[in-house]
Amino acid sequence: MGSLGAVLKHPDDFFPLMKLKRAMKHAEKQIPPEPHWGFCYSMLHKVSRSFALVIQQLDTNLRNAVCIFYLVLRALDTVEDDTSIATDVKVPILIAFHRHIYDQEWHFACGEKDYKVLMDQFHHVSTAFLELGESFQEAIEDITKRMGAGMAKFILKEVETVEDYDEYCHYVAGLVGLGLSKLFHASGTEDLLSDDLSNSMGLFLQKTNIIRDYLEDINEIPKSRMFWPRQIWSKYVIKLEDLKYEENSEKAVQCLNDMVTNALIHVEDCLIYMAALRDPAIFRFCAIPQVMAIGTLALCYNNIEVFRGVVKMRRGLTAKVIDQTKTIADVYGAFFDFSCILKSKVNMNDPNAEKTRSRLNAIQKTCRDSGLLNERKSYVVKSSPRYNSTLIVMLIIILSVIFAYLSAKRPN
Ligand code: IN0
Repeated sequence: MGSLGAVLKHPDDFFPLMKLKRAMKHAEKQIPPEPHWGFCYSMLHKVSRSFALVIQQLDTNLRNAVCIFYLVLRALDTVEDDTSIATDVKVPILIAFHRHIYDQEWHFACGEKDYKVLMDQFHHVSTAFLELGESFQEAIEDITKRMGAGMAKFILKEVETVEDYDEYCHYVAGLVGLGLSKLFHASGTEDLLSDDLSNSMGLFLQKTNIIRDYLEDINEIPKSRMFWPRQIWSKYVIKLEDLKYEENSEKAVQCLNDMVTNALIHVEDCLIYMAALRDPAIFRFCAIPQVMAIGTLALCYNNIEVFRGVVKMRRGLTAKVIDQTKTIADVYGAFFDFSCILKSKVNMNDPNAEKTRSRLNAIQKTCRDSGLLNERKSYVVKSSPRYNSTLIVMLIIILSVIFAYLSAKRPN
């Protein structure tokens, strides 16, 4: 749970945090009894706690397919990320990964901690994969094949231009969007949404991760690959790692703002995609990571801390997003609010100020034109004093009960 200090500073986080904690405990108890499914769901909880919770709410067949899709992609990612594997070993594994998922004998030792366990016991994932419906299997195989080939291409190539950046993000995240759209359609509740819109959903999430993780990635030992495109950062510094040095703070923040402005291009597609979803559980599954992403960008924008340490949304705000993202009106509200926060942080002297502002205006216009903004609870911008007083009253009641209890127990 969030620290006591954080909760006292944001008392309205308290109830969503409690709700989230309870929901997580409940979800963790729902591990299926079959050993292969049990392995897959406990692995899912280990590698992604809050995301596992949202997956849990999907209808059983779709939930199983998404769980396996997620683990297959995590495994592929583990191979891609393991710097100790020689390129000539890694590339063929990535390219053939879509065939390995059919082979219950296949495994390849790599990765660390939970990811090592996932790789060592990959046969559980294969066994579960083989129990999925045929259309689910086909979608997962197709995306794994295209993603593995794309990752292999970028093992041998740097991200130089913005076009490369979009291409790399397409392989590792845009394709996830295409695959999920196919799974949703195969589950019977959704129309097949366009590849372009599905791609944008993934690009927006992945670009946000790449921006947020600058310091973690640049400091990795042994050196990991970087995905900030040279075409953007070379306008500000000579080498990408120069962004982390204090003397380059002004340039670093300008470069960061340029990256955030680039990520904002995808927002309007994402809003169209989400507005087209019909099933409430699928909607929440898609919308929660998107709201978290715009929240993270609002936090990162113009924030030198991205180059100094970890910049993450506080746990309480995450809990609030999970609790309050239920309808498209909630999503328009959240995107509108976070765009307001972003706008308030745009500095006139920033070289991309005009571009940033115009992208934010376009997002806000889409939200306003939906006609749904009035229905929202504006939970982001203003901290509601209602919970403050609720919390104080609750505290008084709890203290009174404790006091009464202790008085009653005291011997006369
Ligand atoms: C995801 C995406 C995801 C969810 C819903 C719809 C999507 C549509 C298109 C593309 C991706 C979509 O969401 C997860 C979210 C996640 O894992 N969050 C982490 C938090 C974090 O900071 O990492 C958590 O622990 O809650 C996501 O980030 N990716 C992902 C992977 C597989 C699947 Cl099936 C869905 C990863 C990525 C690279 C962005 C695609």
